[in-house]
Order: sequence, then C-alpha cells, then structure tokens
Amino acid sequence: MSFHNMWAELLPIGRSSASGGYRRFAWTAADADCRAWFRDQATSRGLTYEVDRNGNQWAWLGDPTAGDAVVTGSHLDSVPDGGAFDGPLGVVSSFAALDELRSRGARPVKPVAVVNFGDEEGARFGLACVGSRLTAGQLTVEQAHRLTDGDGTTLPQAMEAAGYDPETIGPDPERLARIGAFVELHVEQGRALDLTGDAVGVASSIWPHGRWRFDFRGEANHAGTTRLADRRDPMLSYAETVLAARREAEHADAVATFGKISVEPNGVNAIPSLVRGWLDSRAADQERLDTVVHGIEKAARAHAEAHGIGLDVVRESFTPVVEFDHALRDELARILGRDKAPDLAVPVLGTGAGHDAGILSGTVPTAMLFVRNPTGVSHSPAESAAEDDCVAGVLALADVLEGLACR
Ligand code: HGY
Ligand code: MN
Ligand code: MN
Repeated sequence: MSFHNMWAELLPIGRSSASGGYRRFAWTAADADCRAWFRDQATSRGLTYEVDRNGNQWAWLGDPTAGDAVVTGSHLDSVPDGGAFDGPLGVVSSFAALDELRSRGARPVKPVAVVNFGDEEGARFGLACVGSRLTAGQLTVEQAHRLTDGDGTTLPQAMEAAGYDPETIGPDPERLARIGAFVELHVEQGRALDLTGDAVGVASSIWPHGRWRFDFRGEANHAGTTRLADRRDPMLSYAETVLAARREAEHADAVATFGKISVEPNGVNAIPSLVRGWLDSRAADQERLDTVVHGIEKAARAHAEAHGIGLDVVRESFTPVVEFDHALRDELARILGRDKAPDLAVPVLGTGAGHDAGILSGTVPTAMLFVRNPTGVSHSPAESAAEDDCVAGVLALADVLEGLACR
C-alpha cells in the first residue's frame, strides 16, 4: 500500500515548527511545494498531468477528453495552523486508490483522474473553494481579481508571483462536462463515525454556510488619558456581537464563530479606531442560518448605534445547502455495504464542513466518503486519523472507483 510513503513525503511540507500546524496558503512557497509533490505523484505513475486555467492540478489515467470520467481528489491547502488530514487525506488516498486498482489488475473503461483543487480553505484571500468555484463558474473573473490578502496582494498578483498566468482564469464548462462522477474522500470533521464504530462513511449533505465581515469603526484615542464617558471604542461593540453570536446560534441549534479579528492601530495603549471581525456561521437549513445571521447583525447594529460606532457588514463567502446526488450516494453505500453484514448499514452522514465536492455538486454528480476522525477535531494541529482507518478509506475508494469506472 503506497499510502504510507506518500503520506510521509507530504507531511513536512508547510508545517510550522512552532505550532505543529500547517500553513499551506494559496500561491505561497508551501503551496508550490505541495503542487510539486502532486506533479511528481502524477508523472511517476505515468498519468497525464495537467494544470487547468484556474491552477487546479489533474492527473489522468486514460484519455482526459474521452468524457464520462470518474474523478476523485480534494485539496492540499490548509487553514492557518490546520491539521495534516483536511484535504491531503483525500489527495493521497486518491493516488493510493489508483495504485490499488492497478494492483488488482482492474481495467477502467472510463478515464479516471485525481484532482487537487486550489485554495479550498480561502485562508489567504477569504473566499472558500476559489479553484473549484472559478471552474464551476460560481466566481466571476472580476470577483476573483478583486480578492486581496491581508498584505494587500491581489489574487492575480499572487498567482503571477507563483508563476501562473492570472489572465487564463475563468469558468471551465468543457472540463466539467467530461466528468461523469466526482467522489471526494475527506477526513470526517466530527465524531459521527467514531460513535458508529465505522472507519468509513458516505456523505448525505453539507449545511449552508457563509462568512461575514463586521467592520466596527470608532475613534482612536489614548488608553490612559481618555475618560470612559468620552470614548467611542469599537472593541466593545465587537465584544457584544461575539456574545450575541453565541446566543443566536444556541437558540437556533446552529453554529457561529468569530475566529478571526484585525484591530487598527492594534496598540496596547491605544483605543482602536477600527475592529474588523469575521463571522463564520452554519445551520442545518437556510431559514435557520438567515435567522442566526440576522439576529447577530441586529444585535451588532443596536450596540453600535447606542455607542456611536460605525458598522459595515459584508458577506464575503457563501455556500448554499448541498444535497449530494442520491443515486451516486446510494451506489457508494451499496459498494461499501458489500463487505458488511446485511443488518449493518453503511453510515450516511451530513456535515457542516464545506468542500470542493459541494461546489461541483451543482454541475456534476458528486459524492463524498468520510474517514473516521477519532476525536472529531479539525482545523487544528490536533486533527488525527488512525493509519488503519486511512487504509480502509483507500480500499473503500478503490472499491468505489472500480465500481464506477470498470464496469
Ligand atoms: O470551512 C470549511 O468548512 C472548509 O474546511 N473549507
Ligand atoms: Mn477545512
Ligand atoms: Mn477540506
């Protein structure tokens, strides 16, 4: 099983020695190293290697233009100090599943490909799934060109610096039209499989979710000499909004997180002029999500107005609810269920985590496999999965690829 060696090769790339977490951000040196690793895996297997107009990487077994392809893969980028498995497990498992197919002597009658979608986490430019959104036409070229990181570098500038031509980006309907099915394997970002005792499960849906930026504008002043009554401190409105987010999410049985903040001028002894907070909120259905976000914004505006604070709220990223293709979902469950006792069902589970598969699901029949995460922890250096479970995921993916591409 080639999984172990590939995993060991990829593991050190982009890992912070300080935190043990990963900092594989789009179009950075760590991203370039991950891309080089992907290219080497493709070429060393004699696969046809391509980089598409949006910088996504493809490794083809068979004719890329033949159509009705079975594609698998995921992403290699990470959130700041993310874990080792979120994304890379899907890409490594895809190459290992191809190796497994070949070792079985399986003969695909359709093209099979492994894909690495660029910038899935949106850690640098703030928008999730940039590579797959561009390809699926869910992000316009103009919107993409306006994406800017915290240092003021735009996406085109970052792509150019990484040696890619940003002028080529845009929708790629011809490429997607050649795909008959996309199956993404991903580490579970939760504990459902740990609770069922299964190593592998099938995805049913993805919660609607989005990212909103709250800009609280106050008045910079001296922290030591300004009377409390004379202050317009945006940090107070931000703090009230964070607590309101927790209240609204609890009330709606949803989730809401302010995980990123930037403060200007960000001095210990200076009352801020600007506090910028990013909200990530998700819920089982759109109505609930709308209620939560509306409630948070209402509380933010009430506090800001009462304290003379300016407030702008901008939705920076949004993904509607995803219901994976039922026929493909059921086919994966049938294939995975073959080795189970008749009375033991294959777990079919929803998730609050976004994926490239969610973006593609509007254009291509799409499904996901989840591999057990014993603690459920993700987006953290503590993210983990047992190697036996990873191997079980590879074998399950190989069964799925064989079932979809060899008959
Ligand atoms: O945020 C997410 O759910 C995914 O990890 N991009
Ligand atoms: Mn993630
Ligand atoms: Mn992911």
